[in-house]
Parts: sequence; structure tokens; C-alpha cells
Amino acid sequence: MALKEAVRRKLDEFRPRIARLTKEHGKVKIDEVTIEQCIGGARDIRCLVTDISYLDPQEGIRFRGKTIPETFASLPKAPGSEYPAVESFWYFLLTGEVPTQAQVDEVLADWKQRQEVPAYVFEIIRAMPRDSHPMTMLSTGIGAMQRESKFAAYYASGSFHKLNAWEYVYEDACDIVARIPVLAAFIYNLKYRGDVQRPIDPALDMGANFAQMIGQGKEYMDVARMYFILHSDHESGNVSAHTTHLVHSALSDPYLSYAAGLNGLAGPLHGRANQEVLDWTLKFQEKYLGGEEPTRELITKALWDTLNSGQVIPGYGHAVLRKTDPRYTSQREFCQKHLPGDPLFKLVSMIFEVAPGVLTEHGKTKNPWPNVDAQSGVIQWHYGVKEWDFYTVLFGVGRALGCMANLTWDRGLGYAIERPKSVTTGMLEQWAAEGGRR
Ligand code: NMX
Ligand code: MLT
Repeated sequence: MALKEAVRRKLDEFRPRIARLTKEHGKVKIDEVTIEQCIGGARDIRCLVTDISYLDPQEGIRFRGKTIPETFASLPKAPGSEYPAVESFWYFLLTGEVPTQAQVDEVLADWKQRQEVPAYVFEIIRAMPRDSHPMTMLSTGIGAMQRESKFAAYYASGSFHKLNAWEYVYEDACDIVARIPVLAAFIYNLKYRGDVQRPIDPALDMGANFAQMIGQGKEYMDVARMYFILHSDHESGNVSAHTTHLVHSALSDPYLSYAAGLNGLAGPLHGRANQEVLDWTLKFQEKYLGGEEPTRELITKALWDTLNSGQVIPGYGHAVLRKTDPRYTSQREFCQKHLPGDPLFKLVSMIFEVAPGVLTEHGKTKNPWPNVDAQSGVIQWHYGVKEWDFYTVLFGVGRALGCMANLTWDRGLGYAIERPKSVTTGMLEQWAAEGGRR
């Protein structure tokens, strides 16, 4: 397949660069670590490598060197759509090259061969209590599918070779990205639509097929394409991408690795914040408005009440970003075009006007601006996907693209098992007293 050969070509070009960096410049310092960083979640320490995406604190994410608007503008669009097919973006993420339509068509055809989820996976999820969180169902489904792993079979075959191993990661990666929307749609229909399932439509691209599988129409097809692409990757240090990379560094296969990544994504400070935003906003409507129009004063009061009760304002703040997340802006522009009069969009826009000022006055967060999660639920709500505990599953479908592209490259470049060094509190106290580690 052309995509696999393109990845092989790229890896062949890259390997000498990694070898030269390690052998000739391996001792060059690129960072130093403070006690604050050691205790405070390793913030900003430069110790991971990826070429799939890079996050600038001011500008936001670039996928393979392109901003979000540049990415959307440059990739071939899905038929009759303003957005690229996810398959087109996948080619781009894996290779850094904008595919031709013929190359996109080849990925589309390839994914159709891969997208069936084995029946036993559905049965395992069906056996779970119906009120299990859909993220638990998603990570269980991905973990259960591990028996299909071509990488695990290759490792067990006894003929494992470091240089070839990426090919099997690539195969698992393609299977996972093709199957995860089908699994997600199954969970949606199981939990919220009485287990009335819709079959895959083989004529549709990934985003469009997901839309039809959850009973949505044409406009939502673009929502799905946009949503999955926007959520795909945020360089390597975020919890889901880092967890996936870490687990795979022990040569755990991509299924085990991404199930772990999804469990991290399910945390309220990470991907689950999109669920929390909707929850916060609807509770605000219920508790503070009682059917009346929102005002800046009422929003300010609700924000302070949340902060004073020791909770975070979901959808605001970021570990790296110091400006409004361009993924927020991109979704906001979609809303301005497609749902300008939506009451929830208006409310979220008003929160956007007020929250940065309140958070600045509160004085704790380093970034008072909205992140991706502050806007995403509004769009889902507008199109009738009102089961907000499902929103992180949508994030997880998109994030699979970035995590799987990264794993393919991790293995292709033979990255080592990850094993940072820990120290004791006593050591930190000693180095603090001595003014640094000697
Ligand atoms: N509301 C209230 N307090 C906040 C917020 C917020 N939105 N963001 C940060 N802070 C607090 C934070 O809890 C910390 O307090 P303390 O010193 O008492 O521990 C202080 O500000 C400094 O935190 P920062 O260094 O600004 O942020 P950090 O890098 O530690 O955390 C987040 C980043 C994203 C976890 C944090 O901003 C947050 O909890 N935001 C709300 C949850 C959210 O929207 N998460 C989604 C992130 C994007 N995603 O999809 O993953
Ligand atoms: C993400 O998309 O992973 C989040 O914005 C969190 C992060 O980058 O740390």
C-alpha cells in the first residue's frame, strides 16, 4: 500500500538523523530541571520527541508544521464537504505530506477492509452494566480487541526484529483508527438508543460513517470530520499521548497502549473536561437562570461560586497554552457559521467574555483562556447528541489518530523504553540546602 511505503521512505530518511543526534551530539544539554518541576508534574521539561505535532504556547497546535486553518485548507476535501476526510488527515499525520486524491482514496479503501469490530468485543461491552461510563466501555473495547494485535503476534513469533517492528505497529494503528469510530457508535447506540444498532455504510468516509451510525445527517458529517481532526494530537506530553507512548515503550502492543491512554483521557482535568463543561453550563442554567436570559453578572457570580468552593472552571486553563486555544476558535467559527442563534452557544460565548477576567482576578491559573473543551459540547448538543458523558468518547476517537501516528514513528525510530529517574524528598531537601545538586 502506498501509505505504508511512504512511511517507510520517511523513516529511512529520518533514521540517520536520529543516529547522528545520539552518537555525535548525545551529551548536548537542552534543558535543566528544577525542584518545582520535579514536584509539579514535570511541567515544561523538554524530554520527549515527536514530529507529528508541536504546541507553541502562544500560537497553539501545528500538525506537521501546519496551523489548524492551514491544515484544513491544504488537504483534499471530502465529497460535498468543507472539511477533509479523516483518512486524508491520517495520510498527512503519518507522512507530513499532503496526499493527492488518489492517495486519499487508497486509505479510504484500506480502512473499509479494516473497520469491522469483532463480535466478541460487542458482547463483552454488552455484558457490562449499562450505566458504566462510556469511556470505560471504550477502553474495555480497545483492550479486549488486543487479541487481534499483529504486533503482539509478531513479537510472540520469535522472529522479532527491531527494524521491522514498526510495520506491525502500523498495521495495528490502521486497524485501531478504522475501528474505533465503529466501536464508539456501538457504545452510543447501546447506551442511549436501546441497543438499536446501525450497520457500517461502506460508501462513506470515516467521519460520515460515524455520523450515520449514530443516526445523524449530512451536517453532522462535517462536525465529525472537524471534531476528530481537531482532537487528534497535541504534541507528546499530554496525558493521553504520553501514556500511550510510555506503555508502548515497554513493547506493549498498540491496543494495550491506547486503552491506557484512553484511561488517562477519561480524567476530568484532561479529556473529560468537555463533559464537565456541559454539566457546569446546564447546572448554571438550572440554578441561576430559572428560564431567564443569562447576564454577565450572574455568570460572574456562578464562576466565583465554583472557584470559592475549590473547584476548577472546566474548559479554561492549560498546562502549555497561554492564549485562547485555536481548537476553541476553530469550533467557535463553526458555531458562528452554522448555529449563531443557538442559546447554548450564546451562553458559552458570554462565559468566554467573562471567565478570563474572573480567572485573572482569582490569580491562580497561568492561563485564563479557554481550551478545546470549552466549546466542543455546544456543537454536539446543538445536533442532538445531548448525552454529555459521551463527549470524551468523541475526543478518544480523534485522539487515536495522533497516538497511533506517534506509535508508528516511535517504533520506526526504535525509541527506548521510557524510564525517568526518581529521587526522594530527602534528596530534594538536601539539594535545596546546598543550592543545587552537586
Ligand atoms: N479554574 C480554576 N483554577 C485553575 C484553573 C481553572 N480552569 N486552571 C488552573 N487553575 C489553578 C490550578 O488548579 C492551580 O491551582 P493550585 O496552585 O491550587 O494547585 C493553579 O491554577 C496553577 O495551575 P496552572 O499552572 O495554571 O495549570 P496546570 O498546568 O497545573 O493545569 C489544567 C492545567 C488544564 C489541568 C488546569 O488549567 C485545569 O484544571 N483546567 C480546568 C480543567 C480543564 O479544562 N481541562 C482540560 C484541558 C484540555 N484537555 O482537553 O485536556
Ligand atoms: C490535549 O489536547 O491533550 C489537551 O489540550 C491537554 C494538553 O495538551 O496537555
